[in-house]
Amino acid sequence: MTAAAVSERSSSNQSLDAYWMPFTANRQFKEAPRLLVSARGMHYRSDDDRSILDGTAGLWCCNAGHGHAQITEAVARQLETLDYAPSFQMGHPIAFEFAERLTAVAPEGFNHVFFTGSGSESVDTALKMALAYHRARGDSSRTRLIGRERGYHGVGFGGISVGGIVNNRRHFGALLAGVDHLRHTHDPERNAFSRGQPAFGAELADDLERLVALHGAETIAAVIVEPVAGSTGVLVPPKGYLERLREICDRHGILLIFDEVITGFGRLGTPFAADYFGVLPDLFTTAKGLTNGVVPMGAVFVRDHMHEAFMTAPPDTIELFHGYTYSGHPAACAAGLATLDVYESQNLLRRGASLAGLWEEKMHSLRDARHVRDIRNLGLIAGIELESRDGAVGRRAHDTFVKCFEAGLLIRVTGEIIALSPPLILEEAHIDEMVDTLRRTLDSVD
Ligand code: PXG
Repeated sequence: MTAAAVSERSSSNQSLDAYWMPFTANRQFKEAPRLLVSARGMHYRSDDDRSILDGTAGLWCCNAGHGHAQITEAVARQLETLDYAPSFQMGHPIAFEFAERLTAVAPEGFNHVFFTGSGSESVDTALKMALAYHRARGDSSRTRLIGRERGYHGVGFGGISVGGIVNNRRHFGALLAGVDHLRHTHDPERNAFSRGQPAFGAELADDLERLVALHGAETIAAVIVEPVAGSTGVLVPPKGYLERLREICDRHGILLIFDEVITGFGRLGTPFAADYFGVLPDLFTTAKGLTNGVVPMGAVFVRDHMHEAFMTAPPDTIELFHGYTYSGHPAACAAGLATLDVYESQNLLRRGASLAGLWEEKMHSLRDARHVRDIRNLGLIAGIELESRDGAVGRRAHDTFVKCFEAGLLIRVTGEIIALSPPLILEEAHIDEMVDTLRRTLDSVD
């Protein structure tokens, strides 16, 4: 269907009632909908035929931008050849091929990949692997999972249990037992307007020692953190923090899981955050940029020593009682392989490194814009925190989001924080346009 035809369909008097939209104020949205009908490169097109600059790579996922014929055609070809095949006690070549290709871009020692359908499933998979790993080694008292305040690890029960975003937890009962949380790392008193990693706060990693003292190291299976926390509003780890966390985990035999659903696939100017920080976890989760957001898929990368621990039982043993109908879905694998080709041919897994300085400079030029109380950045991510209106946290950011959309820029807001994470193909002119639109919009918002 052409963009014009799609636009015609969406602007007809179609009822919006049946679709219960995720993480959305449904009634407010349906009063004044914002509809995207097509996309190409750095831009969406709205149903009223306006061009919208994509400041968020969709939802942090379209790292190579939109509408790559190479990816679309690969998916179409795959669907014509093998649309679906089961992955339990069966295989299909493209899943093996994709896993192999992924290990080539992963940090050294991550030679095994488990496919899932999303970031949330990747998180649940990694948590279950961590528990099963200790059990496989006869260390089955290690059942406790540690997350971090303000962490976002998707919306499965595992993910919201280790996650630390209050609204995502409080409506849903008691969650998983045996979970505790590290303190978050946000420290605006000491670190406001940090460029790149904040200088202060490495010692916050010592909070893990507190939990070890409280629970006993021998009860703790794993710690999961986002290397850079995204959804909570862009919290960049203080210098030395992740290194210290790794060191404490090692000292106590605790596994370290990085949730790289956002940071994976070039967002920081390196293939993964583990590369950027030079800190290797034992497992890391991905999704989003894995397939450029074109077909839903997630993957957990497993370090050799972890994988080996599962491979000791007799060969006819199922090593992990876990998997999904769509694990290694052929269409997703085709999208992923073509995405890797695009990343490679355009050097996108490293391109962010050459733009990060410019990005930082231009984002921090908004320091004197109206309502701004903090700006933080790393790689091609930025967070801009606004002052709240009295008694109405989040309203100003929401108004900014709506007005930016009307002005032709897609941003993401969470609480009072604007998050930007553009496709990695962006050029300087796009950054300028984002900054100009933001400055003008902030000026016009109460
Ligand atoms: N882990 C992390 C670190 C994430 O950011 C997930 C897990 C879950 O992935 P799925 O594919 O199950 O959604 C995420 C997802 C936002 C936003 O605007 C972020 C996410 C999803 C939707 C919106 O910050 N991250």
